[in-house]
Amino acid sequence: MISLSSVSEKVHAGERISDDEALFLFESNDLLAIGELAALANERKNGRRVFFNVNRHINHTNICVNRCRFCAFSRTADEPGAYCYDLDEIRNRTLEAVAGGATEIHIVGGLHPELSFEFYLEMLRTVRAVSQQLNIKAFTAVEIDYLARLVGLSIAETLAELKAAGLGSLPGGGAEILRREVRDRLCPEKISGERWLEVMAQVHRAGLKSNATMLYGHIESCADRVDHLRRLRELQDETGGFQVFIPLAFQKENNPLGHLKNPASGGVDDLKTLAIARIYLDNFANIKAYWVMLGEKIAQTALCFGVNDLDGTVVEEKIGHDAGAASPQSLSREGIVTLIRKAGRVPVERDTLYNELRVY
Ligand code: V47
Ligand code: SF4
Repeated sequence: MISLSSVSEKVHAGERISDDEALFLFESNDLLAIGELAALANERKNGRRVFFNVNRHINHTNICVNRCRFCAFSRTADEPGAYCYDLDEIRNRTLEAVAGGATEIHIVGGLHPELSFEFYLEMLRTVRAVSQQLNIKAFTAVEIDYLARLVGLSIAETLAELKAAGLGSLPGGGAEILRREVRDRLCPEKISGERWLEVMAQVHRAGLKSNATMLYGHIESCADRVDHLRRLRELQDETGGFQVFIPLAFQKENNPLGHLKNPASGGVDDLKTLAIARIYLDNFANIKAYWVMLGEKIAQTALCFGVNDLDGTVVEEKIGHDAGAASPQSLSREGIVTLIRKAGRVPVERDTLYNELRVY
């Protein structure tokens, strides 16, 4: 019989919890008990240190062949608001980022029907030409699959070309909810959950690190979340290539799924999801609270619920904000340091690969 005390015994003993135990936690309302276990699991790995990085997002285009039902960002080329940056716009944003002390450029965008593979290589080379030091964290597994089909190469060959042009690591987007029944309703045109995992496995085999996400708080059940976490934990056991898990809180404006938003989600669900991820994903070193979707207050509070990473300065973000995210576009380095300090933690600036750059 599963109970909070039986799960607690396992966590105290450093043992892995089962899927049924994770489901039990999702169905429990004892947020503080779950948070305490997550804080213990986190403190064992990371002490009181909390990572952040100085980065800049570039969403190079919102023109996309897909219409994921949760997405408020995607446009067709002739729709109002459609855009696609040219290489000068990419260069100028990168120059600004370097001037602001960024160590990472995060590039993701829509699946544009007309851009060539060469454009993507040029985009990477353009960033690389501005700075050899920047880590270019770019393209979700969904974009990698799209580019491979566009250019007619295998995933391994596509990754090799992108790497040669400057790709340094991959973000974790496009995972959404991996289970087929939910994914078919969320994003029927997108690659399957199985394919997302397969591309990530190849990314890791190519020697690149990646992140992993889960879009939650829409039509999925607690069992769907546990299924998602299980698949990530299994792949991580195999490859060890995931650096961090990032739950993405669904934003409900300007997208067809918004009216279905589960009324039970909110701050408690955000904190519980982060805490359970910390407890269940025992083979992930880092759990990130992405302040863009959570807001600064919940992201900061999450530092007491098993989280050890606050993402970065971001500077310009469109995907969450098009869907109604109420957070600012950017946080300053000092702003993030203050959030972490006021939670009684030690701010540590990191690079994309989680190397420590400076302790504040
Ligand atoms: O895959 C789209 C999500 C993702 C909505 O790896 C939405 O460090 C909430 O993956 N509400 C892209 N989320 C963003 C992403 C990301 C962000 C920050 C850091 C990292 C990292 C990765 O945004 C998409 C999708 O899951 N998304 N629409 C929405 N309405
Ligand atoms: Fe396109 Fe990505 Fe939006 Fe889906 S989530 S419609 S793939 S931009």
